[in-house]
Amino acid sequence: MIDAPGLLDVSRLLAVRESGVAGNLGAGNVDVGNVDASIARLAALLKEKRRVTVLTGAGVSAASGVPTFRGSGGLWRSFDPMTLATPQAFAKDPKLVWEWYDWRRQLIAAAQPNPAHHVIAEWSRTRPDFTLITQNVDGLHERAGTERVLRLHGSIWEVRCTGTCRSGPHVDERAPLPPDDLPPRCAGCGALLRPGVVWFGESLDPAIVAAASRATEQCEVFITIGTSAAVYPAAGFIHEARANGATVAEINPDATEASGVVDISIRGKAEEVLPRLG
Ligand code: BV8
Repeated sequence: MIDAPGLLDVSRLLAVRESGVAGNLGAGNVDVGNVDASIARLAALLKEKRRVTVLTGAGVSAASGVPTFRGSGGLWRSFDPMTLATPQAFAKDPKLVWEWYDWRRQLIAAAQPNPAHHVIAEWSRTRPDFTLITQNVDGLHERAGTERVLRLHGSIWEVRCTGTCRSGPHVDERAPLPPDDLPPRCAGCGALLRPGVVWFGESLDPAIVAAASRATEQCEVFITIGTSAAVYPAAGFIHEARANGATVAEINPDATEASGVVDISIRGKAEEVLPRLG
């Protein structure tokens, strides 16, 4: 068992994934080709079942013009996001990393929530037992009015002090950042501010991971939307939901690392499929 705060269940999540439990669970998978039947099946389930948990990734914001990580638009100045979203990149060149975040903040500030965000927001307001777990740092779920959002990877609109005063996280919605304050500095101690996001190699907030685990364990329907299911511990919740007996559905125009373990695969775009789920 890895004893690292914020990583409470990773080894168990991995064990679930590796145990092959997932392997032989694809049985309930309806024919991915028949999107209408898959949508009808999930819509019926959502009418019948109370406890629903949704996991979202960058694909949900694609229709709002926000680049995904692995999609073609994800590259910035030919830098792979996976290399820039690390403490090492920030230590080496904080100005470069902040230029990347400033670019993304300007894109997101100009973006609007799309129908996928609005349907999920409606579910959070009207369904008694609904939880949203998101990997997205763009804040579009919140801007659509979604309640009780579990943000696994933080927010691009928050900053934290890296110096002695360790102040923050506090909200900073300046987009663009003024050139004379890039990289931005702490008003308290003058040290560098960093984006309030979780970088690769950094642990997630244990309280948020625990809440996401509870929502995964207790749900009857788990829907993974717009994620390649490649980043952990986020992707582990899909396997954990399946292992806990929930019906797992995936909404994604392409196959993902989780497609083999879901019960219902809907090959479609979130902004087109979600409004049809009633
Ligand atoms: C950690 C914030 C302790 C920053 C992000 C277990 C196994 C293997 C590796 C690991 C493991 N445990 C830990 C690791 C290491 C690592 C990891 O998972 N690496 C991967 C790459 C193998 N995890 C970590 O480092 C995590 N921390 O574990 O700490 C520790 C440390 C070291 C070693 C062990 C333990 C921290 C991970 C969080 C990193 N921060 N974001 C920022 O945003 O700047 S992750 C970031 O990338 C996003 O938040 C998101 O999580 C991920 C991108 O994935 P997606 O959102 O799925 O986006 P992607 O582009 O990949 O896919 C988009 C999908 O949408 C596609 O499938 C596409 O088809 C679809 N799509 C497109 N259009 C649409 C659509 N779908 C629907 N509708 C459409 N219209």
